[in-house]
Amino acid sequence: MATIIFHSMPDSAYLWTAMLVAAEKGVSYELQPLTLGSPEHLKLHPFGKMPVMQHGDAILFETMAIAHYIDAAFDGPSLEPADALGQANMWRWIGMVNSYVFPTMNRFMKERLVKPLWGIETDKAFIETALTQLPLQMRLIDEATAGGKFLAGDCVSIADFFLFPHLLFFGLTDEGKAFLEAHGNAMAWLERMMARQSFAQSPMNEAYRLFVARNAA
Ligand SMILES: N[C@@H](CCC(=O)N[C@@H](CS)C(=O)NCC(=O)O)C(=O)O
Repeated sequence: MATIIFHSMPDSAYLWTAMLVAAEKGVSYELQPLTLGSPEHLKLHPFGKMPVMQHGDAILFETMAIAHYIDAAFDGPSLEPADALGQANMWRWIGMVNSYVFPTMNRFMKERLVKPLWGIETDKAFIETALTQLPLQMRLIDEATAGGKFLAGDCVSIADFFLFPHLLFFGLTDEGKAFLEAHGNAMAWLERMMARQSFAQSPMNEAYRLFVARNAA
């Protein structure tokens, strides 16, 4: 039996962050799919979001709490910097991803890659606004990852696993590709993240390959 249960729909970017963190720590997990907004879901997560983590009697929602719990509760290399400033930078980046990057890059990817698959028109006003916000986000990511660094310093941290799903899928859009080509540090960081074993074994990897194949078709 797996150590941790994640309750979520399978294609949630936040679920993938939690799964990557668990894989980095060597903690086994299984996915129990839920129906969005169902009474069972709302019992686990009063705001009706995903994922929810269950470890024995402990039930947690909010991905930053889940990731921190998994890092602190289990052996394995720490995914949080040891020093106060490094920790602050990790939380700063998690906050930036939650507040600015997720609403922009995740929705951008959906507008460009998912909506067309469903025959739904792309929201051009959103794309226009996003294109005014993305240069700053990409510049900050590029600056933080210069010289082979990770977001919170020399070592990978939970913050990197928050950003990774969003930049990976945004990078499949035409605009995302152009941004990555113009931001070599961010591109190199993405490649470092993709080379990690946690990505190789992640369901996010399968979803990524599917999108790449669809784009090529
Ligand atoms: N603050 C939450 C955000 C989670 C979140 O927005 N998850 C998305 C999936 S990636 C979701 O639940 N979407 C369903 C919805 O908004 O109805 C966290 O950190 O866990």
